[in-house]
Amino acid sequence: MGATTLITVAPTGAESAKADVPALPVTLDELVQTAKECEAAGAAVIHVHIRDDDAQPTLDLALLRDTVTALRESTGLIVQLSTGGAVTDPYEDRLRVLDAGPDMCSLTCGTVNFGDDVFMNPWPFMEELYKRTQDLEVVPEFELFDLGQVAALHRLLGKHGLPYGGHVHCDLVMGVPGGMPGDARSLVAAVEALPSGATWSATGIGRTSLPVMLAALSAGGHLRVGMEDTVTFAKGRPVTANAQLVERAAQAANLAQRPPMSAADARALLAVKRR
Ligand code: KMH
Ligand code: ZN
Repeated sequence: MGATTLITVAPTGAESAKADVPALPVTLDELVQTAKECEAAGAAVIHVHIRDDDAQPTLDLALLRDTVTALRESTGLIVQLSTGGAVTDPYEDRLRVLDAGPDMCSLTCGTVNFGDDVFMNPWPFMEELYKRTQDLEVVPEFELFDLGQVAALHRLLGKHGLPYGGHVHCDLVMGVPGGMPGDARSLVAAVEALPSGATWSATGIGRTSLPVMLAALSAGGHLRVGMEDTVTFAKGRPVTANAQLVERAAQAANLAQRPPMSAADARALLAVKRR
């Protein structure tokens, strides 16, 4: 098998309002439908934030469990729950996300300014969350918003060892106002600093989504796309569905002669536990 590209879709996030972005999947039915479409378009992993009945971000454990079950029943996607939640979510709720039994979870490696807000990930919280992933055999995806967070990842691995499954997978989140810029030279700097043997994807927020996607492909990385990260397909054209972004990522991956990776191959690469 030749080289392939792992595509992760992040369909919802915690930041956009349904009223402003009608195509955002916020109900369980919308999320499952989106997941099916994105799997058909080439995604292998889904990074999940959920909403309550009022379309507000929530980390309600029962709803998270129902979501994991529904996505497993309807798709073969690897289910990655966000432990970042919304900037207002308390640490206890973010730690409890793992009790919903996902395949993977996100784990951000440090605090970062996040637009006008602050996304809090102090070292003791990172350690506690990481130890919980190891205990519960959930594969973490290390979210890296700047170079300092790459250093914190080295510190985490040095102190607590490898994640469950033994493989380190990272996601560079670029172009957040407060984090590293979404450009090729920042991407190369971050990739060069990663632990050896780690795999990585990259995503660019807002208008950095295309430059980051193209830089990631040319640097041999994987891709994350979705309406969590951008709600504009092109200037003046709102995204109409997450699958539109996955289709474009799959086209770019095919053009780079690294076609989308199947979910089965992604499970093997990421050493996800069979559940
Ligand atoms: N919503 C952001 C504050 C993650 O999912 O782990 C955090 C975030 C990262 O989206
Ligand atoms: Zn997220």
